[in-house]
Amino acid sequence: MAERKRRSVDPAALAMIDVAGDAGIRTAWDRLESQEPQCGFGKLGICCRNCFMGPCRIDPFGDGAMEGICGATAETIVARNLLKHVAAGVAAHSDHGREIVTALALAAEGNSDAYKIRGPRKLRRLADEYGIAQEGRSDEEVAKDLAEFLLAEFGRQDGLLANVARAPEQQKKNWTAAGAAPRGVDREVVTAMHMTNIGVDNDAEHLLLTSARTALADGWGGSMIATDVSDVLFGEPHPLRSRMNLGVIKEDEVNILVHGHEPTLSDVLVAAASDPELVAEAQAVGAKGIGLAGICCTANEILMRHGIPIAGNFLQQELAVMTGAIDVMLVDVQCVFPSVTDLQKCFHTKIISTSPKAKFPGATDIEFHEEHAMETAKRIVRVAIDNYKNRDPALVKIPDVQEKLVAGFTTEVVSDILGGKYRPSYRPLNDGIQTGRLRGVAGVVGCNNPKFPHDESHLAIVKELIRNDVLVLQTGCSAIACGKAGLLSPEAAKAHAGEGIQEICRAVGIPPVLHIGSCVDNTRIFTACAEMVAEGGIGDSFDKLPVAGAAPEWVSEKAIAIGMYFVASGIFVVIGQPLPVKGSPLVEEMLTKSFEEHFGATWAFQSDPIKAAHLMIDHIDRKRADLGLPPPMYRVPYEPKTAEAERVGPGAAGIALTAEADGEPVAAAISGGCRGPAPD
Ligand code: SF4
Ligand code: MSK
Repeated sequence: MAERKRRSVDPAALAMIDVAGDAGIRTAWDRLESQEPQCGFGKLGICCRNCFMGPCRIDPFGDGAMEGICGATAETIVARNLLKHVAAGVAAHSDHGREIVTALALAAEGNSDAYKIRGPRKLRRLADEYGIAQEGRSDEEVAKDLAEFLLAEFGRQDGLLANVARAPEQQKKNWTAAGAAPRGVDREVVTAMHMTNIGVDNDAEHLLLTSARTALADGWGGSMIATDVSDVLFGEPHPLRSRMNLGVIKEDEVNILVHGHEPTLSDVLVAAASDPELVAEAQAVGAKGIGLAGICCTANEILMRHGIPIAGNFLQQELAVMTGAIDVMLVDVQCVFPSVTDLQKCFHTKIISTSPKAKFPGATDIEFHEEHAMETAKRIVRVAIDNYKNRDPALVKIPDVQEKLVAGFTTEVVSDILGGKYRPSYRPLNDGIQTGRLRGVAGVVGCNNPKFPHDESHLAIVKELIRNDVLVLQTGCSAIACGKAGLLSPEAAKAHAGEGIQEICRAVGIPPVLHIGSCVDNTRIFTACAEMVAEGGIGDSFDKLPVAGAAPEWVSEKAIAIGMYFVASGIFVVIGQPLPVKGSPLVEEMLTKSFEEHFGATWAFQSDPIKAAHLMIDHIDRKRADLGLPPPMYRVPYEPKTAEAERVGPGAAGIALTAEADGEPVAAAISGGCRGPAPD
């Protein structure tokens, strides 16, 4: 029992872990135990299955084989394996991006009942940027050209990805010098897979620089396109209130849980679940209504655009089904455990798979195609209504745990809120950093991993950062972890943040931790950094900014791609468990040291979240010192290692945040911005 309690720090998850344990249902934590001890060769990255003379493995102690049958060394094998992981992560994100662009093409035809242009401001801004003709043309006509242009980015054969133009000059120079400037998205994935074949590239440094180029094709290509086009198609997010954790599931409603990543179906499901005809059908079977909630990133997508509550993150997918109150769990692609279909033997839940790319034996397959989106969404809602009668009340156990939060911050929203209604701008944010009221900005993102107590590292690292006046931006399951712990509410500033952040949060009514979306929305951090650079005063390239990133409980190959595109773009990244590269000290050294010369940033591996936060703060302080910025304005628990602090007094105050219901927009008092007094 004591061991069970170490599996999570989330009381709702712990309650359901007990339910699972008492019922003898195996979860990811149990399966991890059955896998132990895990394969050391795999952890170190020194096994190779790239051809069938093998598999081969290198002896890490130097007593046995020091090369594969073909002669590949540990360096080659480790670097080649890493490139394969990056390519797989990029492929997943970028294919997601392609699906969204396909839906945009449908919306542009103007006769889809599911897809419309709901973000015309963003559409026009992208058209301006890419030189698409707009005068006298309807949104649909412009969208048609935009979709064609962006689809071509995936298959681009010549030149560089268009979004490379968004990066600062220094980053572009770095990429050119390192041979890491990204070309077409698909081309980079295919080239990476070619290079990792037996007998192709054996040069570890070249393989690592190619990993950077491949990842950049995601960060400035596939994922960035996914984010932009989602805003055009589903609307630009705005701050809104909602709730998180298993307690959002309602016992007296037909419950549908969406899980996976692509908003093309989940967004349409939001409309279908509130269709009066379907609500009446749900009431006719005895339910009060239709409840929709989500898991993982598809949940983040509909949270930030519609305020749909989130039931949990990655490690809660099985636990949610075990509440016994889920009538349908809808899965599409990425991060879905195959084990969820097995739970159908114990609970009435129907698992519905929808993607032609992801079949789940035992699931009900209702294939989703954009052309019939609304029809498919309604059909799925009806399966849930029909299944409601099969619910066994004796098995329903919903932990009464949920937290309020505010989500929906984007690059544009931050500018609108901080700059004020009439003059959107990043100036106040840069001012805050320049004066030391804000020490810096951090992105904390990524998954849950049962090797760490669920959510513990996310919460520890984020709390340590904000109490030291580092503003935190979040995506993915990390954002959900913090939402469940109450850190995404404006009230969290007083309880957890340093004085500088508290002032800013009071002035503009934002939480100290900003939810900026799903995993593909990590690219919003790039566009925000580009705004900070363009605004001036805190560095003219990403590697000079006092910013850092972390993924404390990462799991997915997508997380490796994300970390790699951040590092290659000049942003220092700390991750919890190390990359599988420790079998080659040379490769580890390149990633954690020599990458600085190529990209102005490195990876770091640190499993202790407080030490990881301190690595990030040390980095931020070094960047501040390089820029000649003053030390933090207020006393902070983790003091700068150098420089005497000369602190100045308090600044602006006074906020108004109104809105209580899920999905209701939050009205912040945005007219004054957050300018406080200058330091001297
Ligand atoms: Fe072994 Fe070389 Fe084949 Fe890898 S590529 S399995 S190291 S022979
Ligand atoms: S869902 S990639 S477990 S963050 Fe984007 Fe969560 Fe990681 Fe999947």
